Amino acid sequence: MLTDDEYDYLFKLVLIGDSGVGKSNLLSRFTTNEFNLESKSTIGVEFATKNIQIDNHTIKAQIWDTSGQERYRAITGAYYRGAVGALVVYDITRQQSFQNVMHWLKELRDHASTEIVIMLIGNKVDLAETSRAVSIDEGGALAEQEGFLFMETSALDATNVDKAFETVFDTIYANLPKKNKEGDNAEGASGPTTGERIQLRPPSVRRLSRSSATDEKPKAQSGGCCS
Ligand SMILES: Nc1nc2c(ncn2[C@@H]2O[C@H](COP(=O)(O)OP(=O)(O)O)[C@@H](O)[C@H]2O)c(=O)[nH]1
Ligand SMILES: [Mg+2]
Repeated sequence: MLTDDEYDYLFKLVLIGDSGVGKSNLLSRFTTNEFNLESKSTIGVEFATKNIQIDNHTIKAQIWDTSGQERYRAITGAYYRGAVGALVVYDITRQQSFQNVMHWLKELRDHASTEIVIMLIGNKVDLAETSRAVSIDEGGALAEQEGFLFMETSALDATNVDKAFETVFDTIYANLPKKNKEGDNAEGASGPTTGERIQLRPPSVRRLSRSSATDEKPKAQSGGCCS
């Protein structure tokens, strides 16, 4: 048995999208099965983790939430650094949040790895009957055009939430070089031999202050990618 701090792979995933689309609730639904009716845009925990099993490997899913900076369009490059997955979320009842997906995609292109696995999420599908403003076809067409995964979810009634996260993690796992998987080794070929468990410690949970969230210049943080 692996203890809580032992895992074979650490997958960092970032949540992005307009304020109010349900990012924080998707995260809490997935990690602790909780939903909150009030919008908490106060500064909170930087990320939450959940261990998942894929193919007899323990994956530590480390999911980063924006803590409200998205309202100021001031997400730092550090937020994206090292991310292997992204959920780009819009609200199916707010057309503007769908239009703004293009802004968030540009952010990803500017700051994230080109290898990142992206899923487009149309959230609040529980409200589809009464107040849908973006059709499933519009969402699907954009995802297809950009080569993304796509799902409609509800953090409120839990529709597709686990499935969305798991599909992204499965896809990231499937993209790992075969050599890594065989060696049970998160770091690649030079690590322990097969069967030997390695223990990696993630950074402890930190809290963001508003100043530390905004005082970095995104451009300087892009890690040399994508001129
Ligand atoms: N009906 C419905 N409301 C939701 C859903 N997800 C989030 N909300 C509500 O939308 C508001 C914003 O959610 P929040 O998670 O704070 O959005 P964030 O700003 O993107 O993190 C809150 O009032 C939530 O209760 C959903 O799937 N369905
Ligand atoms: Mg939030």
